[in-house]
Amino acid sequence: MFFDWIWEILFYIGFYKRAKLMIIGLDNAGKTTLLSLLKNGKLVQHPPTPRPVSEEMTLAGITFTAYDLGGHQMARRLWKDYMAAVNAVVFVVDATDSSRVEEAKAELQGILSSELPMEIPVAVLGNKTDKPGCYGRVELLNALGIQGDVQTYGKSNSEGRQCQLFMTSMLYRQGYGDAFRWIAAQLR
Ligand SMILES: Nc1nc2c(ncn2[C@@H]2O[C@H](COP(=O)(O)OP(=O)(O)OP(=O)(O)O)[C@@H](O)[C@H]2O)c(=O)[nH]1
Ligand SMILES: [Mg+2]
Repeated sequence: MFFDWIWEILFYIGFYKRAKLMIIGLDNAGKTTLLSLLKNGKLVQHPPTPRPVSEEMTLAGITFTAYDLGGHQMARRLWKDYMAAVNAVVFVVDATDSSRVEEAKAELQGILSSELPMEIPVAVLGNKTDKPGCYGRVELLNALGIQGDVQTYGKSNSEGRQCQLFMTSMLYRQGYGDAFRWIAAQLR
C-alpha cells in the first residue's frame, strides 16, 4: 500500500523525462534514509555516508543522486558538474538541529543563488518532525531565509525560482510524498 502512492508520483516524474533529481543537504540530515525509504519502503539505520561518496540509484525512471555539500570542496565541484543536468533539487535539513541551521542556510542560499537554471525547482525538506524540539514550518522558513514559495533574487516574482518547504518525518513517512508531488507538478 505504501508503494502505491509514492510509486505513482515517482513514475509520473520518471515517465516525464527520465528525470534527474539531486538530493543534497548537510550530513546527518536524512538523505540516505530518504533514498532507502523510496527504494524499499523501509526505514533502515545507515552509517554516515563517507565523504565525498555520492549515492546513486535509479527508480521509476528517475536517477537520484545524493551527497552532502557540507563544507567540502569535492562535493562542490561535483555539484557544479551536475547542476546543468538536473530537473529538480531536494534539499534535506535536520529541522531539530538548531546548532547547524545557519550552516544549512548558507548551503541552501548558495544553491538558490547559484547558476542552477532558474526553472529548476528546489524542494526543501525540514526533516525529523517526529523529534522533540523540531522547528515549526514558519520558524524554519525564517531560519533558512526562504519565502516558502517563490525565491526571487532580484527578478520579478514570475521569473523567480520555485522553492517550497515541506516538513517531513522519514520515521513516520510523512511529508515527502507532498514534496515529490510538488516536484512533479513543477516539471514542465
Ligand atoms: N527521528 C528521526 N530520525 C531520522 C529521520 N530521518 C533520518 N533520521 C536519522 O538521522 C540520522 C542521519 O540520517 P542519514 O539518512 O544517515 O543522513 P544523511 O543525510 O545520509 O547523512 P550523511 O550520510 O552523513 O551525509 C540517522 O540516524 C537516521 O536514522 C526522521 O525523520 N526522524
Ligand atoms: Mg548518507
